[in-house]
Amino acid sequence: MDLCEYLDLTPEVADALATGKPVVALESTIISHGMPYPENVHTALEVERIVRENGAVPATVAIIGGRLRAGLTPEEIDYLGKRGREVAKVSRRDMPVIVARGEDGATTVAATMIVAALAGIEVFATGGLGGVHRGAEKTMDISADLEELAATPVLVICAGAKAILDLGLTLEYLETKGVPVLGYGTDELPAFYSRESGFGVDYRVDTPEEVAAIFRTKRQLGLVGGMLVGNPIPEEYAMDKAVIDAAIDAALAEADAQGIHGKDATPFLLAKVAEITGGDSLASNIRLVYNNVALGARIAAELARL
Ligand code: PSU
Ligand code: MN
Repeated sequence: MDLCEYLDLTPEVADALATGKPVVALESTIISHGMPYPENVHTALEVERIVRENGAVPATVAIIGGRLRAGLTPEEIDYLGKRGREVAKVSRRDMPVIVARGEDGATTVAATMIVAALAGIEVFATGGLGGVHRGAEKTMDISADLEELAATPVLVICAGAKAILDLGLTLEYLETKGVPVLGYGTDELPAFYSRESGFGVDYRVDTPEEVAAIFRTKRQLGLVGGMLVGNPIPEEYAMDKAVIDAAIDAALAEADAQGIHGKDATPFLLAKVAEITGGDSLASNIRLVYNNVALGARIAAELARL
């Protein structure tokens, strides 16, 4: 394998890839910037266990000491979780700086996709995707995650996107960029904490086999870019829509008042929403991630069979 000279795989991930075993990439911005310590570390370790339980090898992605990494030790996960926001949040544009300086980085969806593709990992499961922010017609705040989905051949499983984003515009953007958006067992883009958003997706799928077949076909057709699967939060963990909408509105107002923007916007809004809802939104967030990584492992297992 001709791997990027900046990339290190753990022996387990390298062996799985070499022998065609299913592998699921996992991101680290969710650990350092998306959840508080110690829940972040506990969740990241549990996520790896769930991936294994569902028949795949987990590859948590980060930058450690300037090295791109696919697969981390539990000690490294603990380190990223403990340092939290002191670790740089790394999207595509940040990667060369952090690598050249030999620093640590927590990878976003975009950066995790890049590392996964370099390693030869096709499936990546996480919580929420970045997208077109509300008010983007003025701020132009559109996550690099969307461009990455247009360019990089990785299948991303998420619980949709939080309403801190403009979900309608996010779907329009993905359509323009030619990114297939599939609803897993649903006709709607899930809204992260709740199962429905009111925004339809074009294609509903109901089995991991269907998802794997569509992704394999996309690649065989030579169509560049990735694909998005929206997997709704399990009913029993979903939040009341009025409660979460009110929290999001309050968080957006606070961000506006404090002049928060750019790469700080998403972590700020996530933390505010969690604060306003007490532990409730965090508990939901953790459960939907577990649900997504289990599905990711099953899709990876199907892809490995094709
Ligand atoms: N949405 C969530 N949880 C997250 C993120 C988004 O519900 O943790 C993180 C992901 O790492 C995503 C990033 O890739 O935020 C998007 O940041 P930005 O909007 O700055 O591109
Ligand atoms: Mn942004």
